[in-house]
Amino acid sequence: MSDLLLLAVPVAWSPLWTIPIAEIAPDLRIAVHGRDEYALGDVDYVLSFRPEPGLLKSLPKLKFVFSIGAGVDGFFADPEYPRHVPLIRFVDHTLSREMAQYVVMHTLIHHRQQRMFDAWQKEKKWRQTIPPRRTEDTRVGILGLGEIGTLAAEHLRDLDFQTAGWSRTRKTVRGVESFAGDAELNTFLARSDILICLLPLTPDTRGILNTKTFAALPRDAFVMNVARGGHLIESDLIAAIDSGHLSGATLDVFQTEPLPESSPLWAHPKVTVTPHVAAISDPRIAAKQVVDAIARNRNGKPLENLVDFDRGY
Ligand code: NDP
Ligand code: OXD
Repeated sequence: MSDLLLLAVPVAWSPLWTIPIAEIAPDLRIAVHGRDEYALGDVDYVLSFRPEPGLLKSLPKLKFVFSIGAGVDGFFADPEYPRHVPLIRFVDHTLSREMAQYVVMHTLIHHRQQRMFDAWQKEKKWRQTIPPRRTEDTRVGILGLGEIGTLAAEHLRDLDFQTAGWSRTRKTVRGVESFAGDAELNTFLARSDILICLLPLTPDTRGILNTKTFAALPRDAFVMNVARGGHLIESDLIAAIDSGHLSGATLDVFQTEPLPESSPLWAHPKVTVTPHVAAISDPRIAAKQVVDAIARNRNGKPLENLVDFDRGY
């Protein structure tokens, strides 16, 4: 019998994934968790984003697990994740490019004061302001210089922003200053007029966007979180903006998603909210990566984009 891939995603989304996988791998059996009958002992691979805790542990023949997303915190949320089963994350230039586009767009919207002009347009006010601060006088700091952070940094550098990144290990990226490790975090923050979070969510990075971090930023700094809601203490952000220390924020990810109607972030005049859409994994590209990984494994080749369980990303 051919291998069985279990899709553990909301049933309504499942055709997005089953159709392109079936097109390129007609011999692979596919079952959708919550929709199809399948025997636990038959499952060879799982494709998911945030599997139901305990599900993966119940699959005795599981060979490896695919993440639909670049971020894998949804798998670490399962305390029973079977750590002998490799986890492969989604790494794709198209996804990184779209993330970088989002970051550049919202950096420029802030830098060029576009929200102010939007408000004036509503009031039919024609007001020519003095030119904005030049990009070369504006310091952008990116938390996380990985696949996505590095590409975003390169684009911002190319727009002449003074660009720096903070990561666990030192990086060499042309025209981008590298800060590494906890010891250099405060120096990095103190030189960041615009702070952009592109870290994975791990025990070390959870809650990193908090009152202490904001206090280390220059006055009027702007914060963008495109990584995970768990990085940001939302009440600390609102307090730092309302006190006048921060000038505003753009948020794509939230502690609770969908963002509850009761959240003060929705209507805050200095906060831009988008519904976790900075970039969305393309199912056709993901399907190809899944099918390629299965083939590599069958041919005895090493798996790529493996998550390190000790680092948590
Ligand atoms: P990578 O794993 O490629 O990069 C992670 C970066 O974070 C690395 O530079 C790493 O340092 C750094 N890092 C991790 N832990 C620490 C730490 N404790 N201290 C300092 N630096 C640290 O991830 P990606 O760039 O592919 O993705 C980043 C995140 O973006 C994802 O985890 C996901 O949460 C988010 N995302 C959000 C999307 C959205 O639509 N909003 C879409 C896609 C992703 P080092 O290089 O030294 O290891
Ligand atoms: C991801 C995401 O991690 O969509 O890829 O958030």
